[in-house]
Amino acid sequence: MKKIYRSRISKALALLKRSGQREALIISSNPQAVRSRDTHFPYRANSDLFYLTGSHAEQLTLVLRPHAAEPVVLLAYPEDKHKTLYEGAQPPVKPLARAIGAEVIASADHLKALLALVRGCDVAYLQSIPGTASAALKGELAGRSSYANRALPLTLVEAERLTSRLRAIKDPHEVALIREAAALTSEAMLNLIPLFTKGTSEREIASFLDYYYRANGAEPAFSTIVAAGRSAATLHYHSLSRKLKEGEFVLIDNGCELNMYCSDVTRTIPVGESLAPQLRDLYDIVLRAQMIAIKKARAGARMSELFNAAARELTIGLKYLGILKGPIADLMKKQAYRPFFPHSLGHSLGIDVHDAAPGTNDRIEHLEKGMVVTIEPGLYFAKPVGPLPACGVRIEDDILITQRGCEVLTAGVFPKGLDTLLEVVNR
Ligand SMILES: [Mn+2]
Repeated sequence: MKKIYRSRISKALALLKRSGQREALIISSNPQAVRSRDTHFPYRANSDLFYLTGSHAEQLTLVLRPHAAEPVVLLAYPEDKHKTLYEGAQPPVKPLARAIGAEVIASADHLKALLALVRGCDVAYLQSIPGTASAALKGELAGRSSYANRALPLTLVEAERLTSRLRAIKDPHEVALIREAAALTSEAMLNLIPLFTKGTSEREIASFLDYYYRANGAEPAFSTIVAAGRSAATLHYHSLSRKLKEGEFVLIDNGCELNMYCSDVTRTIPVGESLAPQLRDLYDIVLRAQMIAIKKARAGARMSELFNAAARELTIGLKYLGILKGPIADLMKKQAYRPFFPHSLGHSLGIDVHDAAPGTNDRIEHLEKGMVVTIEPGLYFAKPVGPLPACGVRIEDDILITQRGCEVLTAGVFPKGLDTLLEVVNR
């Protein structure tokens, strides 16, 4: 286990060395997030710090400087007895330092200590998360005159630019953890089946999923979305105020974070035993778009190829439903599908549910072996259009990119074919 963190730190040091300049990476623990006045959200470790050290400790900063005599430094605070009294002791820093080969500096003034550590560096990779020591250093360096900064880094770069390059490709240990999160989501969703009847509220389903995750040592990876009927036209629907009706769909977009790794799955489930033919068509169109995109996923493929293949299938479907008119080539050129498919096809998945990605705009551009991404096309209608009522359908799986293709990690969650799905939920 500990070897993993040493090897990740070595890879980060190697990246920092490449330019030939003196570069430093400074990664701090997250601050406690305030929920309201003096109450806080449960503490969640910083993703980059966890990736590099495996630590959940608060108030810690990791400094990597490949050119220095001590290339790996952990900056810690002296023990805060008051905090220990209320919240318990923080994990001890010395065993962690031994495990990752770091020197420990205990200081009550992290900004001052960091300024000393980056003296003589040309480039500093820093975080922007408010309340972190790393962001405080960024603010300090950006706010001083170049004369005052003459021995300090002049080039400040967002830390994620570096860490996302490491984190985008998952090692076998990480893939195993994502599989476990995916398995728990399958289990949670299969346990929902008795709830798929008219009259169940969106809130009951969301609460069941949240309970199931917490009872099994996980957390919901994001606010669980349960959207019945027209609620599903809102992409990140959260009011959970509607009840399930027969002949409608209920869209469930959820995932868990288990041992710091996430799953993210969407299924759109019919309520009752029969569904209007136009809703069946809509479901089949989205499913076909998803399967076509998954079929194209392999190392070397561009995410835009997958997107275009899915968007084309959705366009063909929208034309079939009489919602779009004209030649497919023209409709694709005009992106006529945009009002109905307004989001991207998918995202990187890992320690974060929208994991940092090395491409432009935080996107995955080229798929590489070992990446884990979601594939989640959808069609949404805020108002009745053509033969359709206001509704939404999205189908999302998590896939692992392999040399020749991909492996669907969430294949255990409900069958996706509509007839099998109807059978399973009405058994
Ligand atoms: Mn997603």
